[in-house]
Amino acid sequence: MQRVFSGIQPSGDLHLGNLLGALVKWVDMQDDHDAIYCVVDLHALTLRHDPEELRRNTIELAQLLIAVGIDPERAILFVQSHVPQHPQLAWLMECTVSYGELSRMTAFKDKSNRDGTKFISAGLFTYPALQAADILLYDTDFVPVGDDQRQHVEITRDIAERFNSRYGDTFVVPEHVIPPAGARVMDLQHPDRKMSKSEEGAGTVNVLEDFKAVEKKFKRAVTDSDMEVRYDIEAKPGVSNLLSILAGATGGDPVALADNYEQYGPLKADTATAVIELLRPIQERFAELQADPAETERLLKVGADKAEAIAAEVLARAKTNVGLLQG
Ligand code: AQP
Repeated sequence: MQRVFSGIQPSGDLHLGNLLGALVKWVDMQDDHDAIYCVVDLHALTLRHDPEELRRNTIELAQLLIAVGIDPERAILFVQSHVPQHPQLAWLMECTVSYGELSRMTAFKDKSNRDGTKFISAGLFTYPALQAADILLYDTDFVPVGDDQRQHVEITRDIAERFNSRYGDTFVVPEHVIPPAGARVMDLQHPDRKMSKSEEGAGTVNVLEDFKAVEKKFKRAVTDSDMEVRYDIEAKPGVSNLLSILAGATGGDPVALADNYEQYGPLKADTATAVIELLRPIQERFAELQADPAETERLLKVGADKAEAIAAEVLARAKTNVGLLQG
C-alpha cells in the first residue's frame, strides 16, 4: 500500500483553512493508504510561544484530529517530539539544503516580516529541513497539504533527490496532494491573504467556534460592489473564496455552484450553513474526547512507538549511506 504522511503545528486554534485544505484529505486517504499523521510540536517552537499553551494546544490538536475523523486504529497518529529521529535526520537535511534555497521560502519571508516580529529564530529559517526530515523518515509517497505548503514539499523533493544522487538511493521522493476546492482558504475580511492561525479575528473561522459567531462572520465577509456571483479569483477574491469554501464543505465545484446564486446574501447564508453542518459533529466528538485526556495520551504513545519503528530504519539507512558509523 502507498504511504501518506502529513503534519500540523499546534501553534494556535485549528481553522477552516486547515480543515478544508488538509484534514479532509487526511481523513479520505487513511482508507486506502498506509497513513501517518503528526502533530509537529517542534515546528511550533520556531516562533515565540507560551510553554503551557503549547502543552494544551498539542493535546487539543490531537483530540481535534481524532474528532475530524483520523482513526488511530487505522492511521498512525503521534507527536513529533516523541520520535527522536525527526531532529536527528533534520541535521542531515540541513547539510543537504543550501542557504540560498532556504532564503527563497515564502513562509520564512512572510513570518519574519510580520508586524511586531523582533526576534527571528534560526529555526524559522531552517524548519523546511526539519519538515523534509518529517516526510522522508517514513518513505512517504504522498503528502496531503494546502497550497501554501507546495513550496515546502518541492524543497523536500529537491533534498531527497540531491541526497540520493550524492549518497545512493536512500529516500522515496514524495509528491504533494492538494485538494481541488479549499486548497487556499482566504481570510473572510482580507481575501487577498490566507486564513491563518496567527490572524485571529473576524476573518478567521475556527473549528471550535460558536455557530452564531460563524454565521456572523460569513454575513460580514468582504465581497465587492458589482453584485455578480462568479468564480474569478483575480477579479472577485471575496466571492470566489465563499464559493471555494462552500464547494470544500459540500464536495461541489466552485464554478458550477456560482450558477445557483444571483445575490451575495444567499451565498453567504448557504456557506455559513454548510460550514456549521461540517463543524457540528466535530465539535460534539471533541467534547467527548476532551473529557478523557489520558486516553488521548495513551493513543499518542502507541502511535509514537509505531512511528519510531519505521523512522529508526530509515534514519539508519541514511546514516550508513552518508558515511556515519552506526553506534
Ligand atoms: N488558509 C489555508 N487554506 C488551506 N490550507 C491551509 N493550511 C493552512 N492554512 C490554510 C494547511 O493546513 C495544514 C497545517 O498547516 P500549519 O500547521 O502550518 O497551519 P497554519 O494555519 O498555516 O499555521 P501556522 O503556520 O502556525 O501559522 P500561520 O497560519 O500564521 O502561517 C497544512 O497542510 C497547510 O497547508
